[in-house]
Amino acid sequence: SSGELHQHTHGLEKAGIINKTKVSENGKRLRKNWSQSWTVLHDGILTFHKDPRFAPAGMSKSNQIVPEYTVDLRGATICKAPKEKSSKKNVLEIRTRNGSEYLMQYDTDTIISDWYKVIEDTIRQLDLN
Ligand code: I3S
Repeated sequence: SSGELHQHTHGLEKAGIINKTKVSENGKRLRKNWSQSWTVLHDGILTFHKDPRFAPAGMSKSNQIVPEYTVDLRGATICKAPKEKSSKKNVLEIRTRNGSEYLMQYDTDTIISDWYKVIEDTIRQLDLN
């Protein structure tokens, strides 16, 4: 039933530190700006938060709480980024329905493969609902 799928989608949650950069917006290419993010997957939404350790002194608490990027995974795709997208190892590429692209990267294989699995599963569940 859709109720079960709904529950399942809500059950897929994860958070952790990852390197990320946005690479395009509305189909328009952006300059890469890799940075570490506290990254949260919740209810089919991926949010990237600036690391408060790197926040300028006096930066308000709300700036730390408001995500830098909010990514709706409904209708999105994820793949291992092709070599030409980055010289880094373990790079994932997420494309959203509205034509934004993000790269996620981490040197530890298990960290990146866990993110890959949970995001792929989330996208699949959202597609079924
Ligand atoms: O795709 P690019 O332009 O080679 O990406 C690199 C640049 O963003 C670079 O910064 P500058 O724009 O200041 O040159 C970054 O330092 C690199 O990390 C980017 O490439 P990788 O291969 O690391 O994603």
